[in-house]
Amino acid sequence: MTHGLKKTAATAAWALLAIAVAPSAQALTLQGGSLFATADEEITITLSGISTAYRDRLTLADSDDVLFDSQQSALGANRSLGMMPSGRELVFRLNVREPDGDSYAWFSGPASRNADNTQHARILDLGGNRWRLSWEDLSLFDPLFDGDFNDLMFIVESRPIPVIPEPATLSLVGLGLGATGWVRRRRKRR
Ligand SMILES: [Ca+2]
Repeated sequence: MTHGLKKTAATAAWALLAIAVAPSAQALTLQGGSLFATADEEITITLSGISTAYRDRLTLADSDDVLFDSQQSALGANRSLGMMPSGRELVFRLNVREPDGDSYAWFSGPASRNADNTQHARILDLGGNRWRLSWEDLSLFDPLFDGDFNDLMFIVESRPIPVIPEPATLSLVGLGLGATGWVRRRRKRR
């Protein structure tokens, strides 16, 4: 290997290392009123507003674990949803109980998911991998329906998970670092 070739190998290895440790560029994507993971991401949610007289309890669509409760959670309360795999839609469910005993379950995403064929969660892109979900907790057919979308509000934050270098990449990086050291030693000797 000539001096020049070793230098090239070292540069290539450094470039590989940069690719390996760089976080995935994309975070959640808003598509058709739904949030989708575009890379493996870590999701957290923070309660930012409550303006309902009813008991609203938020869960993920496929879980009964209550994330926020309009009568028990404090503003600023924070929950981690853990890792979300690339391509998955993030769907929330709002369980609403009125004092007269009526209850509803609304889903984020398209209107067709809901019994009143109405969208119940509005999603606003706040920039910097942050979104705000604002909920309307009453049925379109309820005489008190106001459509103000402020009954329960929370912020969704996503953090792309850095790609962990595979052993093959790491050994290439090692080779590159070795070559860099060799070049430095050669230079010192001159
Ligand atoms: Ca309302």
